[in-house]
This record gives sequence, structure tokens and C-alpha cells, in this order.
Amino acid sequence: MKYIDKLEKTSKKNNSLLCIGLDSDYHKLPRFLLDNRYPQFAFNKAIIDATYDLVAAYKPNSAFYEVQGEHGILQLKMTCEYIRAKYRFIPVILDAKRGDIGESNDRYDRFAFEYLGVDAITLHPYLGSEALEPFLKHADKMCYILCRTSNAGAGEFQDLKTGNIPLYQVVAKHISDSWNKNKNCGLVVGATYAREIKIVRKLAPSLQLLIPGVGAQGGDLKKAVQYAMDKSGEGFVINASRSIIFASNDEDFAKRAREEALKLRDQINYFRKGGK
Ligand code: OMP
Repeated sequence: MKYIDKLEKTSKKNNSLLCIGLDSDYHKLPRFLLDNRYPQFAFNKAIIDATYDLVAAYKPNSAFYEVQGEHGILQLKMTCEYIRAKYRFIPVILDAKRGDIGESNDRYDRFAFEYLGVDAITLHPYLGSEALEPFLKHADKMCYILCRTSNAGAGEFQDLKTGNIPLYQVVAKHISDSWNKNKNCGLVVGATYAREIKIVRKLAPSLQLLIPGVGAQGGDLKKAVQYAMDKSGEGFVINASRSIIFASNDEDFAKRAREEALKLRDQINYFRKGGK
């Protein structure tokens, strides 16, 4: 099933445009889980089982698994397989921010879509569409391409003018106009730059947006939602990681994650409906 169809089905069913980031830092896990042979997986499983009916998608960030070596990568795979087996309509976005020459991208592509079996991936645009072709060729997957990132230093390159136009705007328009032949391109735009979300939405009226930066990074949820909506009031997911998954690091961590997820899902919906 295509990413976009999974996303639509799950977001409708759960009335949700919330993506939970599974940035399951080993050193932040509840201590009582550390006896477990697969503590990151045990943590993710508990979070997923507590929130599956509140989300549109999950987004594990590969860094938090790679840093644990092969055991971490195994637990990333176990997490992806668990979601696919138990909640088969919930799409999984691998946050890996890949982007190399085509030959190397082909291997990154197989790691993501064959080995892990995820539905979407985050990518850098810097090497151009020719290099990203191994990803872009999959009409059933989603390529979320970095456009305006959420970090403080995002503007160093992204605001540079090409002619009179900031680079991030060139990226947004170019991807919308030229890269999206398979209708599988999306853009990553941080909630910490609400004004830029508004501009990106104008330049790319029909692209899916992945919006991180609310919660721990302090992005403006209301503006992010209002500016990200497409004509149908959808067309985006809001990601939160730490503020949900590490709401507690005690026995009640999954329950507290559910409470935070519920609150954020409902806030997103409130702002979608024009709430002030
Ligand atoms: P929290 O700040 O804990 O909610 O996590 C944000 C997640 O989104 C992390 O996995 C980041 O790597 C990711 N992210 C950003 O924070 N900013 C970006 O501009 C892009 C991403 C991303 O591609 O998801």
C-alpha cells in the first residue's frame, strides 16, 4: 500500500495529523527497562501500543539507533516490523536525512525500503534529483526533502539569495514543479519558522509537509497548523518526539506519552478548525 494511502486511512481513522518521533535515546529510557535485552524496542513497543489510535504516522530517527551499533539497528528494524505486523496501516517515516551520489543512495534506499521496510524517508536536496533518483523512483513511498529546517542556524545556507530568492524557496518551488512526477515528494519545514511555512505552502500548494519543531524546540503550533494546511485542511503532519515519548521516565511513561499525544492531536485539530 502506498505511503499516501496509509497516511490518509490512518489520519482519517484516528482523526489525527500527529506524527510521533521515536527518538528513543538509550540514555533517556526508564531505568527499569534497561534490564531488557532489547530496551529501545521494549520502550517503542509500549509507546506504540499506548498511542496507535492517536497518530497519523511514526518517525524513528535513525541516529538514536545507529549510535548503539548493530544492536540499535536491530531494534530499529524490530520497531518497524512491529508496526507493520500489528498496525499495518500506520506509515513509518525513517528520519535518516540521506543524500549522496546515486550509487550510494541506492544502498541507503535498500536499507530503508527493503531491510527496514519503511514507507517514507527524509532526504537532503543538495545533490539534486539525479542523485536522489533511487528514492524518487518509488511511487509508493514518500520522500520528505529538507526545505526549511527547524534549527537556529538554518538560514546560513537556506536564506542565501539566488537571484533575489532565498534558497529554501527555490527548493520548495523546484521540488513542487519538477521533482514530484511520481507524486511522492514532500517537504520538511520547521515549526520554529512559521512565516516560512506560509511561504512554502504558497510555493508548493499540494505537497505534503513534515513539520518538526513543536514541543522541545518551542515552535508555534497554532501558526504552523494554520499555515501548513492545504485546501482540504490537511496536507501535513506535525512531529513531536521528546515532549511525548519522554513525558515521564518512570513506570507510567507510556500512559504519560498517551496523555501528551492526545493533547497535541486535539490541539492540532482545534487549530485546523480555526480555533484561536
Ligand atoms: P523533538 O525536538 O524532540 O520533537 O524532535 C524533533 C525530531 O525532528 C528530531 O528527530 C529531529 O531530527 C527531526 N527534525 C528536526 O527537529 N528539525 C528539522 O528541521 C528536521 C527534522 C526531521 O527531518 O524530522
